[in-house]
Amino acid sequence: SKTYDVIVVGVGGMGAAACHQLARRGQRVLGLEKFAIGHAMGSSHGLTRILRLAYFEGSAYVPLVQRARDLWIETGKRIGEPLFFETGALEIAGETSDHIERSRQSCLDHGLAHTLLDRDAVERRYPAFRLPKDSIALFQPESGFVASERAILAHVGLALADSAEIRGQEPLLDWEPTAEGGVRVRTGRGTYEAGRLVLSPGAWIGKIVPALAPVTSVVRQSLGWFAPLQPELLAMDRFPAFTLDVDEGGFYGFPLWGHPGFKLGSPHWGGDPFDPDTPTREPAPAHEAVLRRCLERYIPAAAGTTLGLKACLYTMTPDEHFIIDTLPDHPQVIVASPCSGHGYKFASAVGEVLADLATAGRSRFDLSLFSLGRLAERRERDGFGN
Ligand code: PYC
Repeated sequence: SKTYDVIVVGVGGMGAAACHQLARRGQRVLGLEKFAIGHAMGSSHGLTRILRLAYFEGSAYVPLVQRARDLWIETGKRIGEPLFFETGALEIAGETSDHIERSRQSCLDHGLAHTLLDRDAVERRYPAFRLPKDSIALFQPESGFVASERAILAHVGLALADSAEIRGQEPLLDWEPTAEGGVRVRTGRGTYEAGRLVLSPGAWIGKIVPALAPVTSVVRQSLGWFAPLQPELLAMDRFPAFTLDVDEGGFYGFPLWGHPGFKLGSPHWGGDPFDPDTPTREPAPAHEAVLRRCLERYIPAAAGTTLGLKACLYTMTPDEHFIIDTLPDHPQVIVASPCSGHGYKFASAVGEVLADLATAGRSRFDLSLFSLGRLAERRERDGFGN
């Protein structure tokens, strides 16, 4: 069998970034991907992902997302094509929701520029919106979106240029620890050994590490592209990336970029349980109507014909924080997934964290929020997933 310093299983958003960061450090890297590099079976396809610096999920995320933003910009410069677009991000919610207050607090904690807007101010600034009466919003100007599909290909290209071996269409069969403290990985095409194993398989984590199946669940969400009725109101230079929490659910969207259609993401709450081994990715039939109703009510400038729908998988933990940790019984195995539907924006920085963990055994970021231990404690306390 061939030997490497690090094997990365799952070359999606996080795995591709890890391959790049490891190869850049001169590590002998093997990246194994079940499908084609840049596939649409997981959680990173559909052209774009929001990058919000204001983080209602917890102030502790802010340093990591700031680092991610820097890396997206740096990598974009290296490849001569931007990967991050600073359109600003607008978070819209009802005035009784505490999301905005929590995001504002994260801005205050980290000295981030931000503006609070009432409904009239949002509609004046962005005439594409027609918001419910009680809406308020927080605008963060240094936020925007990442070209997620391009970024995976860019990271893989850079990793290859730095002599990483990347193998697509090569699903993992199994892995085991070796007596020397490393790992042995088996696929249909070969057996490989390495000192460290990074598992970044997204929705497949519960299948690859069965101990994580009870604390993770996979749901299907939808992405839709709609013909813009007033494209001038939705252009990059006058419309932001946004999240919109309304009675119908939590939606998100983008200015026009990379596709003639206006992209709107489906209810960020809920989603239907989904087995990632299902061979196709048909969008949930009910989601089109939900997306359309959202556009008709709140963004009529974008409520034209449906141009396309895609399914996208979220892999959830019970507290919706990520998992980035080593396995308790196998410290040579690092797990980076799942991301509970809000992880892609961090991928560039998570790649760096994974490379730090694999090469130095530690990261300069506080990863306690992402520990496996906190899930074990919660499970003991609440019996989640039993
Ligand atoms: O992180 O803002 C976000 C987001 C919206 C939808 C999925 N993730």
